[in-house]
Parts: sequence; C-alpha cells; structure tokens
Amino acid sequence: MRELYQDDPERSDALVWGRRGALKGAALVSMGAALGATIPFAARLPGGLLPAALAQPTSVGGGPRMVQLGGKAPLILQGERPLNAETPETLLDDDVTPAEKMFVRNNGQVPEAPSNPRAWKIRIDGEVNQPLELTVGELESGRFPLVTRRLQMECGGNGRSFFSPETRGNQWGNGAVSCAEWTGVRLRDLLQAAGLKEGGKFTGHYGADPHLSGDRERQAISRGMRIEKAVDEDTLVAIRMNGQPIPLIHGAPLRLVTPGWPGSLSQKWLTRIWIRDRPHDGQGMGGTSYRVPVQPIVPGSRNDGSDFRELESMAVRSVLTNLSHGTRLPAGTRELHLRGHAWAGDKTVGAVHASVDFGTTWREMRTDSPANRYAWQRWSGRVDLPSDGYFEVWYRATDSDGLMQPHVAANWNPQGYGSNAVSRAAIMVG
Ligand SMILES: Nc1nc2c(c(=O)[nH]1)N[C@H]1C(S)=C(S)[C@@H](COP(=O)(O)O)O[C@H]1N2
Ligand SMILES: [Mo]
Repeated sequence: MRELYQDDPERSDALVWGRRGALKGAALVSMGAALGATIPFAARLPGGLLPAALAQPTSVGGGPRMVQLGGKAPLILQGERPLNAETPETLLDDDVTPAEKMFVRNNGQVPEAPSNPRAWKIRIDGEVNQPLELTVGELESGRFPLVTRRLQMECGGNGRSFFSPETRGNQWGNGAVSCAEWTGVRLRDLLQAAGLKEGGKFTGHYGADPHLSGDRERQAISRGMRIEKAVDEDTLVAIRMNGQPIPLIHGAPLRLVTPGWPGSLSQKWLTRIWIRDRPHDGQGMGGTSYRVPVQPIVPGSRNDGSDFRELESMAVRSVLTNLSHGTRLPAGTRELHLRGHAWAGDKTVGAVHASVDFGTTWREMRTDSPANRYAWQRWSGRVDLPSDGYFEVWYRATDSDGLMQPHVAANWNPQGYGSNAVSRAAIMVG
C-alpha cells in the first residue's frame, strides 16, 4: 500500500476509499487489518495521504534496528561505518539531554581517547594578528570567562527520512537533536585575544578524527561559517558537557558548540580554527553539502548546488516525547496528555499546536520559555478523543516570526537538508 501511494497518491486514494470514510473491498481488508481499528475521523483524512501507521515504521512489527553502545541508552542504528545513531523521540523528554541519550553523528572514525586531555591543544590562526595556541588546561584556568548554557544541537539532516523521493544520507527521523548543558569559553573571546584582522570573515574548523579511509591527508569533516556566527556570545569552545568532561564520542576533550545552526558546525575533537577571508572549502563545504535551493528544484532531479545557499539557522521543529508512534491505549481512553520539546534555530518558538483529526482542528499547547537563549522549549497540553479507534496525533510548532512546520517536507534537495514537516504519531485506542 505504501508503494501504491508513493506512485500515485490520488489514484490510490480513489482505489482504497470509495466515498470518503468508507474503505472499499480489498482495501478495507488490508488497511483495516493493518490499522486494526476503525478511523473515526476518516472523512477528514486529506486526499492522497496514507495513514501514518502504514507510512512510517512503528516499533510494533519490525521497527528500526537498535544499537546498544557503551554508556548509551538503546538508540536507533543509522550506520556502523561511520557510526551514527539516532535518539528515539520518547527519549528526548529531559530538559537537559543526558550523555546516554544523545544522538551520535560521525563522518569519520572515532579517534583514540587522549592520554592527557589537559595538554590537548587548539590553534587559532589565519586572518588574525596574533595566532594563538591554547591547551585545555589553559582554557580551564579562568583566563577567559567560563560560561554554562543549555544549547540545542541539531544535525542538518534531521528529518531527512520524510523527504520524498528519498535523499542520500542517514535516514533520520526527528531524533538527531540534543539539548545538553555545555560549559566552555566563548569563541568570541578567543578571537578577540588573537585579534581579528579586517579580512577575517569566515571560519574553518578542524578535528582530530581520522578520515574513514585512514588517509591522514584527508579530513573526516571540516566545515566553517560566517564570522558573525562565530562571534555570537553563545558559540562556545566547550570543555564540559552536563558538568562532566565531554564523552569521547561527543568530542573529548574539546569541541565547538554552534547552537541553532547545522550540527556539523559543532566540530568535535577540535584542534584548529582557521580564520579566512573567503568561505572555507574543507570537507562538507560547497556543492550540495549543507546547502539548500533558493529556487525550488524538481524533487529527485540532479543539481550541482552552485545556486544553492548555505544552510544556516535551522527551521522550527518539535518532538513528542511522552507517546510514541504506534502506541496502543486501553479502550475508553478519551483524553491524551501530550508533551515534548520545540526549537527554532536562532529564533524561539512562538506556539505549538496539536491535532487528532488530521489537521482539521488544532488545540494550542502551552509553550514554556527557554532556560536561556538557544535552549529548546518544553511544550505540553491535552487533546480529547471522541471514541475508540485509530487516531493520529499531529504536532506542529510555529517560530517567533510566525513560520510553521509545513505539512510535508518542502524544498527537496539532493542531500536532504531542512526537512521539518509536521510530525504524525499513530495511536490506537481499544
Ligand atoms: N570532528 C568531527 N566533528 C563533528 C562531526 C564529525 O564527524 N567529526 N560530525 C558533525 C555532525 S554532522 C553533527 S550533527 C554533530 C553531532 O554531534 P554528536 O555526535 O555529539 O551528537 O557533530 C559534528 N561534529
Ligand atoms: Mo550532522
């Protein structure tokens, strides 16, 4: 049925549903059996839309492959080489994401643990008056103010699996995001100490992780950004995560944290920041890498990305953390308490809404203010159900400029960035 809908949603819709609300013939058997329930709001299901229980894998009946890494909760395995793992949405309920629940995104190999973390060095050079070399020990010493912030970090490809047609890369759901409490020095303070030259307009980041091929000349990833973001007071060179030394897999002993922008700008195992007079051209820069179309392109088409723009502030998104897709609830359940988090890149979240009737009516949830700038925001609220049956909880955040999550992933691009469609969790009552 998924294939049928993918090929021609309107036609499959006509085949599956007779008059809206009544499933026809074989479709009644297969869809009804697959859903295991009636659909009280069937007449409100938008044309061409396959119920989420069939469209998205649930943990019931062959869910995603899980992985148990050392010191980690069970995560969704996205790939072993390089090692990538996603946090199940329901594990994102903590205000501060604990280390064991943090998603893992690597482009190369995980380096060896440093034998003497305090002697680890970072270099700042290029378009500066006085190149700097500092050890972790010096950064801890208080020469530069240490600040502690809760900062959301989201992979540029978060939500990629919702693109149609499928795009290259890890097929993340909504769980390539975290909001840990980071302690470090402001990159701005280090740049000030080095003395930015007039021509210092961009950064280029380097880390110690070996390229997958083992070739020492090649970088696993080396991205960079406009200097405006580098001097943002919440862009940190971090030495602690949640009050502890940074875990190896998350970049020990030193990492950049660039909140609100693609996670790839938060270089782990940080060794160097090169200040440049032109956009950095390291691994993961240019072409279709972390770049999105300015004018929409035909989904599935080829494009060299030369007209694309850099993916910078991430778009608004929300997660539902107390109810998972595919949950079965006892007969007679007539209300659902919902809660989760929402965030919006450099912006804040203005509102979160939820619907249980396929988006016909929406209920506004309560949205808390962030603990500090760039922390994600808690949302919570209640929705009512009219009867037993199959429902979908749709949840949708709106940013402080009034931009909402769209109904389907928009602005398709070859590497699948910026998908932030409304999420749907299938619920069966009774
Ligand atoms: N050195 C290095 N830094 C890196 C990466 C990497 O592969 N190597 N991956 C980046 C990407 S794409 C993301 S989304 C974040 C993920 O951080 P985490 O693994 O700590 O969750 O780290 C970024 N920093
Ligand atoms: Mo990423």
